[in-house]
Amino acid sequence: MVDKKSPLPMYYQIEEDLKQRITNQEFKTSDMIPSERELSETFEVSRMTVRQAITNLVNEGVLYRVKGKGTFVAEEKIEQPLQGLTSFTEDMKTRGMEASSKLLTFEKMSAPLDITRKLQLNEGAEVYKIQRVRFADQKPMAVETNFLSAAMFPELDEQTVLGSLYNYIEKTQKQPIGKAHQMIEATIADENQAELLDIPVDSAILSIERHSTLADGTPFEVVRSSYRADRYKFISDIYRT
Ligand code: 16G
Repeated sequence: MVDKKSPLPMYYQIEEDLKQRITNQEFKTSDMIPSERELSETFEVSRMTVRQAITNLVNEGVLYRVKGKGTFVAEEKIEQPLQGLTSFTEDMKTRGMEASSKLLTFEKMSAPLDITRKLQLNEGAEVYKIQRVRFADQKPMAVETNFLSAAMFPELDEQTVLGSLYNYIEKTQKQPIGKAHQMIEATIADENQAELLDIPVDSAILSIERHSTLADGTPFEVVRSSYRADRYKFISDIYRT
């Protein structure tokens, strides 16, 4: 419930109330929540205030709207730990989900300048550019563009990258992966990303760039990933030293 005397804004209190009811399973995934009119009567506030609360929860990925139908409870976001260098296929397996990919691009090209530098290649060296949409249980989660040194993996083919790249590198090529440096930033979906990820244009995206090296220190990939922010949250434990 809401407290009209509280210094907290009404829309915020409504957001917290609805979130609590979702946590308590009063509203479950895919359930339709009461209409704006009903909520404004229950909370004794204007419909504008209710709309503000709902819009915030939609933007947060807690609820989603279906035109002409109503507002529904979204699936809980996937929690992706930031410790551990894992592959998309492994991440999905851990959750009991099935990973699959749609291959958009597989080409050998001379490395763009920034990639040459990041992969410590000689100027003019070739790389594979691999673009994949990554699915969890047939639902699009991320779009990924990998740049891999072509000289390191001369036999890489389209069939292989439809499966797990890390599995190929470690199991088939017997090259243990060592570590990665990763950067995460907030962006919004352009038209192309929105279509591939099946989300509205301008939706929030978590953009990640990963630079990975083999156990012997050789850089082998630069990857740019765009994860759906309505489906993903990144979590980490931090320690006070
Ligand atoms: C993850 C990695 C990506 C890696 C891919 C390999 C992030 C942000 N990115 O998506 O860098 O290339 O896994 O996945 O986690 P695969 O072995 O399933 O092909």
